[in-house]
Amino acid sequence: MRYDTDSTQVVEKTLNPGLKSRLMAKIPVMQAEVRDLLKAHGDFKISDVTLSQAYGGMRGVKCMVTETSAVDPMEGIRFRGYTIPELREKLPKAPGGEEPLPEGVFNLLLTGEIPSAEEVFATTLAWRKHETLPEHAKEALDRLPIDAHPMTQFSIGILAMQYDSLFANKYREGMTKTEYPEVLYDDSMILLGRLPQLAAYIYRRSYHNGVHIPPAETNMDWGGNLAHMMGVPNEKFKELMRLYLTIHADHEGGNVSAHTTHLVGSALSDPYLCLSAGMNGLAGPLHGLANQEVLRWIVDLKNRFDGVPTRDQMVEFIWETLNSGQVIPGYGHAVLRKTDPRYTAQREFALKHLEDDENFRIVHMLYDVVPGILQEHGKAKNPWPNVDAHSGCLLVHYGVTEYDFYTVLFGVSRAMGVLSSLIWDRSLRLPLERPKSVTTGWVKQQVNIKE
Ligand code: CMX
Repeated sequence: MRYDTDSTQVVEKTLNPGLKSRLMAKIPVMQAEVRDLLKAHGDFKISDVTLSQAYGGMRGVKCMVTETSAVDPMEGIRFRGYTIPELREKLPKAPGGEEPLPEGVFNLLLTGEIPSAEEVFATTLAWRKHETLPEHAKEALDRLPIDAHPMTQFSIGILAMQYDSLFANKYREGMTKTEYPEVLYDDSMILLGRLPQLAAYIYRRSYHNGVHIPPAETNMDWGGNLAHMMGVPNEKFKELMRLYLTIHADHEGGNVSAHTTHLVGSALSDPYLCLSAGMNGLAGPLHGLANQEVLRWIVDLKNRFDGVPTRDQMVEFIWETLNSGQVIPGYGHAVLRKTDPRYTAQREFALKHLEDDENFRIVHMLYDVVPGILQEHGKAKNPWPNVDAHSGCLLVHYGVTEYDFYTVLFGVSRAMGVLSSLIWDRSLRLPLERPKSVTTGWVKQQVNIKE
């Protein structure tokens, strides 16, 4: 169905109005805080930009605001101040489960508060209510070659659903700025509700002859239902999906997927346009696609040595990769300077549930070998593993061997973070983003003048 503006009020009632009102209550408070801060300290400097930074991917330049999470180079991610171990302990779980429900992290990212089990369940119900993919989105996907990359399908699927954007419709009708947060919330909730079905549709279309599995008839949670629709009903896989979708949700604002979503949103593009753009960034091999690259590289490693390699064979293979000018996927990070806590969380899951797994053994051996080699190689500032080094071996263990699909799962999760931030961007009235670029000629002139 198309959500036109006439049906908005009816639709709103199904979009977890409790969460919406908790969010709406926070917005004026935060607006006032930022207004006062800018009034009192608007000229306070938080960054000086060097030429190396301008040419070097803006590393470390503090020039944007993101409320939902922050990354410390040594400690890793905190979601609204909470570490991953804290989230695993504090967020509500599925009945009988041990891992946090991603619906909980979404509540937290939006409001800054750890939700109750009831609040999390209300989000599950809202998302499940809106999970059905529009027919035209399925048709758009079905016109693509069967072997179109799953991330291309994911991005196109999201764009196809833009037809339904409440924000785009209401903007055309002349809504005021004060209405933006509410309408963005509604759009984001509907979009998030649909993502598991979109991901599962792509998975089943690409790898299971287009035999689709209807969503669970029960009120199964978002992650559990994704596992079900992918055709992996294993209870432990459902737990893995809950953990996976929780830990990949957000990584502050400067990473490519978050920054892209934020930038595109600053032009008042609706959430569908923004998320699709962000997902195109996630699909790059230096960002989210690294999870597929890790598994591809491990498969190559095993093929080369006919199974689990010895330590010496592994060392040889790593050097070959480096000497041919390629990166070791899953290692290094633009901000982190220690093992990624998202890696550690997945390792803990593996230790609990798949100790004898061959690929886990390889991932573990790599952890032992790669950092020393990267240090000897002398280029990477961070020789430690990131989130993508571990996820593939867990997915393969449960039968999801089609590694080109892995980044889609990352994308379903990342949508929660970037859409929460998008809502806050407009709530804080962040304007069109338009940094100043300069030419090398201008730079040379400035340097000459100074010297
Ligand atoms: N293997 C080999 N070389 C590496 C490396 C790795 N894993 N990580 C960094 N380097 C190299 C860089 O390519 C760069 O080389 P050049 O000077 O020749 O250009 C040099 O070391 C310095 O890079 P850096 O400052 O340490 O890292 P960046 O901030 O430029 O890049 C990242 C960060 C993640 C792109 C990089 O570490 C990398 O390519 N890693 C492998 C891909 C990967 O796992 N990406 C996923 C990141 C997490 C995510 O977003 O999902």
